[in-house]
Parts: sequence; C-alpha cells; structure tokens
Amino acid sequence: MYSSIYEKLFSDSTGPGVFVLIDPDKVDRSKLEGIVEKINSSENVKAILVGTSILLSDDFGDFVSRIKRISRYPVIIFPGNSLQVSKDADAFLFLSLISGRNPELLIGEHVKIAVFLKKSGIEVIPTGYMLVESGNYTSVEYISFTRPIPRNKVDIAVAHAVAGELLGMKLLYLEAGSGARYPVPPDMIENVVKSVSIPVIVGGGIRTREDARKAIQSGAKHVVIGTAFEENPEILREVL
Ligand code: 1GP
Repeated sequence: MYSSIYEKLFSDSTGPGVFVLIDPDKVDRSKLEGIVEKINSSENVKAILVGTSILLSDDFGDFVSRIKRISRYPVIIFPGNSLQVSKDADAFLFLSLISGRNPELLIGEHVKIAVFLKKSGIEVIPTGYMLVESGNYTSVEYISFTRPIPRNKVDIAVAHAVAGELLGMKLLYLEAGSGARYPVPPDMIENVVKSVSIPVIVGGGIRTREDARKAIQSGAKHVVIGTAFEENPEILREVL
C-alpha cells in the first residue's frame, strides 16, 4: 500500500501519533521484549525510534534486531553518532543538527556512514534536527557542543526550518532534548509548521496528554516520547 516508511508515516491520510524512543543506554536487556510488547499494545504509536546520545553498550545491532523481530511498528534509528547503525532497522534518520554550527554534526558524521547506508539499502530520511532551549542543560546540548534556539525566538526557528527545507530535508525534528524541563513552545511549532511544506515532529519533555495534544494541535505530525514512557508505559494509552 505504501512505497516507503516515510510515506506510511507522513502522508496526508496518516493521523497524528507517537514515536516512542527506546534508548539503548537505559534499557535492561532482560526487559527489552516486554517493553516492545507494551508499545505493540498501544494504538497511538506510529513508530519506534532507537538511539542515544553516547552509546555505552556494544550490542547496538543485536538490540535493534531484537526490537525489529517483534515490533508491529516500523523501527527507525535516531542516531546520536555514527556508531548507531544497523541494517535491520526499517529506516534511518539522517540527522543534520541545523540549529547548531558544529561541522561534525552538519556533515562530518554523515560522511563516515554515507557509503555504508547507501549500500545497505536501508531507507534514509534526511532530517533537519533543531534543538530548542528547554529550561535545563540537556545531554544533546552538552554532547553536540551547540547552543539551542532560544524559546522566544520564533523567527530564528522559522529561518532555520526554511533553510532546512530548501537544503532538501524531508523532515524537521523540533527537539527540546531528552528530559527537557519544558517542551518546545506551541507558538514556535505553529509558526515553523506554517512556514514549511515538509512534516514536523516534536519531542523532548513531553510528559502529559496536555503536552502531546498541544504539540499536535500546533501542527506537529507526530510527537516523540522517551522519558515519560520509561517512567510510566501506560502513558501511551492515554496520551492522544
Ligand atoms: C529525545 O525527544 C526525545 O531526543 C525524547 O525526549 O525523553 O524528554 O521524552 P524525552
């Protein structure tokens, strides 16, 4: 029915949903299948993202295959660095941290894995990744050596989003960072969504039904939820 994961997730006929983030640095391996079963039991989910800021374990490929084996949803790599690749995933977010000015995260890490990705045949989704000030100092800000876009600078966010679209990105990810104190402000989401014709997903600090609904009502195609799911898997049932 759909020719790609991208089309399945982002076509006009696809309603809003949740991308659940599974962080390999946080998961007890003996509980992995149980976690995926929990995700499978929610109708609100659209995809599973797998990724982390650092990667402290040496089993990333096996970790992705174990999820893929039983997931009813597409499994998409959301890589914190070029070590996080696997042919077993359904798709790969080829992230450029366009809110920052760190060349490694604009082109350097990409060069390291581009040939592998192309040969692997995995579906690659070029994604403009935009870090937004979150009220606390997040891992992604520390690890990436970049400053987030100030929360009240909607015009700056819009300019970055449009630049990303014109550079050929197929998706924008507005990110407050895992464990953010505040999620991305609704007016920023709304203005970014209005300014581009590519889909926008939003994550970081989304903990409640209200947070998720605000993001969706502001035009986010899907929301990304990590920490709140780790703390309470039942959130998936009630979040949208
Ligand atoms: C992080 O946006 C994701 O990259 C998820 O953030 O852990 O705060 O839900 P949370």
